[in-house]
Amino acid sequence: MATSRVLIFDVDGTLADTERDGHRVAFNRAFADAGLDWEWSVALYGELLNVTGGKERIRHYLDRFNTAFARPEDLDGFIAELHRAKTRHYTALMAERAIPLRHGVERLIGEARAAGWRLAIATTTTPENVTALIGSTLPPGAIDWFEVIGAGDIVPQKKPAPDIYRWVVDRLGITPSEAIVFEDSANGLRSALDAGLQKVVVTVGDYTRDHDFRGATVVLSSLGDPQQPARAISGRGPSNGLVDLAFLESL
Ligand code: XBP
Ligand code: MG
Repeated sequence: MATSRVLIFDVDGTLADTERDGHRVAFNRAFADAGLDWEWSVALYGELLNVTGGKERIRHYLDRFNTAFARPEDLDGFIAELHRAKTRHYTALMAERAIPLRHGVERLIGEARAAGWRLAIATTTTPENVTALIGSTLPPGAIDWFEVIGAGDIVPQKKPAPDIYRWVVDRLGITPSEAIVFEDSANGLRSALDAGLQKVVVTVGDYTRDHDFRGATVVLSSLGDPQQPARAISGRGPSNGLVDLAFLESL
């Protein structure tokens, strides 16, 4: 029945292409503010994205790509402070010049709301960043369209661990089979599948198109808009090029 439908969205890469021109830029600004000569290029950032979570990503960078850095005694505190600055830069960037939602996101959210479907978010990013992105791309109050928002450090382990999807499913009070997940990365897909969610629609991005998406229900170029139809990369895509409620009910 349509009213039992629940859509759970990842944020970064799925709602909008926030990584290259949002998060990456914010990290670099935070590094510069702190007097560090670190510069995360577009290519390096692609490798760093294998680790989800900004604080975890900074630590991974030090462990793998900048081993010569003289670590302060309180490394955790140092990373946390850098990351707070990064969040300030990211939210300011979103307020300044919004990164647009991906094709079909606003359309699908509108259709789902009109039909009374439930919406939720499951992301590794910091809660303020979710509010900033939604606030800069959708009408005022749109954050409240999402009944449950699972974000950041509320769970012990970030994606690809299943914690965040389990947390969201639990808060929604549903069984995993009732929900459809939207993801853009292998880490996100893994997290959803391991939480028992079986229907995962992947929309690939520049950083994720070569990921291993085995187990996804369908892998698409986007959710599709009339001017930019969705193209199937694997699985059966929508025949009209639009991920709409009828297509989701057919999954
Ligand atoms: C998103 C992330 C996040 C953001 C940065 O992954 O990995 O780390 O890049 O966010 P997903 P914070 O789309 O799979 O949820 O710096 O706020 O952690
Ligand atoms: Mg993502």
